[in-house]
Amino acid sequence: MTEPTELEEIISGLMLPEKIISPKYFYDERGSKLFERITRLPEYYPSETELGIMQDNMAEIVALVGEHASLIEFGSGSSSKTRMLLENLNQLAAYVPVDISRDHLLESSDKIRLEFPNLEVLPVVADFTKAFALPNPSFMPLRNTVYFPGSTIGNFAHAAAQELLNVMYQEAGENGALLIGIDLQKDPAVIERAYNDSAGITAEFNLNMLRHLNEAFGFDFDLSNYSHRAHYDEDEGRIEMRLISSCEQIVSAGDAEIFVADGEAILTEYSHKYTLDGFAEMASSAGFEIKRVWIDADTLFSVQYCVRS
Ligand code: SAH
Ligand code: AVI
Repeated sequence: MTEPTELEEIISGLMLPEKIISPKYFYDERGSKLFERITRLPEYYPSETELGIMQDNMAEIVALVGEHASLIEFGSGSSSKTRMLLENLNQLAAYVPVDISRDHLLESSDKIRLEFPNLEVLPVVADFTKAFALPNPSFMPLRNTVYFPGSTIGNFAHAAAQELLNVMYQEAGENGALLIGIDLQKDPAVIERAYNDSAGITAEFNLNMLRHLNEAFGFDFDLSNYSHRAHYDEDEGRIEMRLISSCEQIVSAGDAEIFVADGEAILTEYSHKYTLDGFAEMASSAGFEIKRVWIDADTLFSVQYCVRS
């Protein structure tokens, strides 16, 4: 049997009792730039907090990663947090940024090459939820360190997040390590504010997914018929982001026609927030031993260093 095409997968998601589109479709060139703007919003605490944790603990991080490692970043985006690591790590063998947003990845990699002319930068355009081949650096690394900042793992449901940790375990290889950013459970009001910013950039980011599907797959979503909603479900420990239709409408792509009711939602993203124990359990099931956990003074976010046990 042949694998379904991306378009078939998207249409199947829109035919479910609760319509759903994978969050990977946020990230065309415009979506990647909108995400970058989100990271600078005053309400969006994760980025600044994670950077602060990295800055405060850089000496220890550098010692743990060691010399001649290769850094493999899953979902590298603009590589903005990575710059701090690249400036500090000793004699890195290579930097391998992996991302689905092709143009943005290649543009960001060119910028990194200019800033770090002695570093081998080997970008990989891939969907990291599926198997992909790692490039061979010119210098054999002593170990692979998988870097997964931003709490992007939170965008996966638990089973998929567990599977992703398994993939990272494989990609890290023998002797390998994982440096990962994990957002923590906290006052729901703080979390909801981060996904309902006053400048409306998160709303634009959410709606941009429909524009992306129109351009890349020939859908005819009318963006003016949808609005952004983000709600924190305390029982599930996650933000749920949706697009809500303001009228009854038919959306089509090629021959496919999808009926949408007035007020009906499309689920576009989960963003899970973890407890330390919750993440430790998942990491351990994937075969990782957590060596070090760094947390900010307000216990908003954590950065964790794990090795293959
Ligand atoms: N690491 C950066 C960017 C996080 S945004 C930071 O912490 O700021 C999430 C990134 O993951 C985006 O750049 C997006 O394009 C990428 N991404 C999301 N799903 C992906 C997938 N399935 N495969 C590869 N990249 C993906
Ligand atoms: C990439 N990811 C970790 C972000 C998050 O917070 O879940 C994406 C995002 N969605 C809305 N704002 C930011």
